[in-house]
Amino acid sequence: SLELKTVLKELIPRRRQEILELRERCGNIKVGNITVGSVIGGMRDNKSMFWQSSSLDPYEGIKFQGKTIQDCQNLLPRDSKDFKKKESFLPEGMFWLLMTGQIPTREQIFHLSKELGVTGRKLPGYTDKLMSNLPFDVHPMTQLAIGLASMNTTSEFARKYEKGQIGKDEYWEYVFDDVINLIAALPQLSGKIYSRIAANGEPLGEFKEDRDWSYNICSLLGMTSKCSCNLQNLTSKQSDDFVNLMKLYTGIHVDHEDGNVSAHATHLVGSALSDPYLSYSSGVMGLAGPLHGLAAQEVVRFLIEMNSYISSPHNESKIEKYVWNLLRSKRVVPGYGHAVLRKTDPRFIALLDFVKARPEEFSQDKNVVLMEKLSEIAPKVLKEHGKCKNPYPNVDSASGILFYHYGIKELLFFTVIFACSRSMGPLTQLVWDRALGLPIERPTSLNFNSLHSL
Ligand code: FCX
Repeated sequence: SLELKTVLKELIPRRRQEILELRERCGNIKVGNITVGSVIGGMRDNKSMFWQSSSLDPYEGIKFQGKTIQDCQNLLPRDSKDFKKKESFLPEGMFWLLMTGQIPTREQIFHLSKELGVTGRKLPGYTDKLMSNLPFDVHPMTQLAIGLASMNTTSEFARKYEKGQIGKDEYWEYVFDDVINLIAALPQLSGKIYSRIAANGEPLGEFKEDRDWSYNICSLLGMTSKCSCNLQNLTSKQSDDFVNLMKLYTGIHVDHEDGNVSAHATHLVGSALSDPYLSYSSGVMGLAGPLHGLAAQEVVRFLIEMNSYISSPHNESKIEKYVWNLLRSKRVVPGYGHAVLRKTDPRFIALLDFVKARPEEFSQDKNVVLMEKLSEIAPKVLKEHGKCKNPYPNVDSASGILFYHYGIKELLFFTVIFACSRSMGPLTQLVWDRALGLPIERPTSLNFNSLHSL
């Protein structure tokens, strides 16, 4: 079928049967040991969450339904059939893969793109009005969380549940409809937030129903060549490259299994049967932390500051000295390290490949040059420093500085774009949580006395 929902209807009974059998056959099998170190150490290495759409291997990095980023580049449909164009796959294809575990056809993806285009044409009036009345200087992520939470006035799941009109087996269908509406609204929501922080609320571009989801994010930021208001004076080649960067960025930030703060917050809040708007709004609040999504913005500040101190981004000894000074002042090197990964983040590599494919665009940008140089030097310094378990760059090391290069200088806004992409993984899981009838999350806590008595 061309309809994602119809494909899910076929899949769900099989998965329901599987989870019943698992519970019966393996319910008492132990997955691992929970140590005191894990209880007081942010639950590290504690394998206790169910997440189907992606998995994270410390050495191989992220896999989406078992597929690496490179597999996805080879398998998922692109906008154009011309492979020479080196276009990234459409994020809609990634969403389909996360939901179903299947590689969609081009027809299925264009159908989904169209559905998101028609649904996302306009924000609900209530949300639009509420956002227009917020002070301009409200943090962009707070604006996004408010906008998303306010959309719960349109939640079909919440409405049907309140009226007692749906049984447990049907929850997923209404959650699915809400999820589609939420993801479809993200280009408009992010465009509105950007127009408010960059242009006093003046619209920067148009929403085009017949274009794909990530194109519409770019269009509403005023970043496509067709935009009447080209704030950044981009050439048409730069606009095309930016659209491609957005496809890549929103295609690879979708999911990072459940342990990360934004995904886990969405999952946890959703387990109380809060609707998708409230659940993802909570996830967005978590993404706004500097140790999580906001790190991309910290990286940009860091690179700009370092460039003003070192005379050239090629000056290796000064870069090294700068990183050491930062560590001595007990600050973290933003964009480096990870709670799970123990190698360079493959998402960082994908973004660096984007840069390497365009030397004429990036070789004169000293921030981008420094980003690349730092990725060779910082791991050596961090290894010698000996504290962090992973001295290699993560995705945030490269993402923000590329947006900055194309003219998005409002650093706090980067995480809003991250949130557009991250919606796809946690909200996929939310649909499956309801389809499989997973219960409310309710672990148990320990205090000093109980820990000492172990
Ligand atoms: N620079 C300096 N010190 C670092 C460091 C870094 N980049 N990364 C970790 N450390 C330190 C920790 O602060 C900790 O010190 P402490 O013992 O005094 O508390 C010690 O090394 C051990 O930490 P470690 O186990 O390696 O890392 P954690 O799992 O605790 O933390 C994050 C992981 C990502 C939070 C950490 O590496 C960090 O702060 N990095 C910089 C911020 C960043 O880039 N965040 C984005 C992460 C990611 F991509 C995302 O989720 O979005």
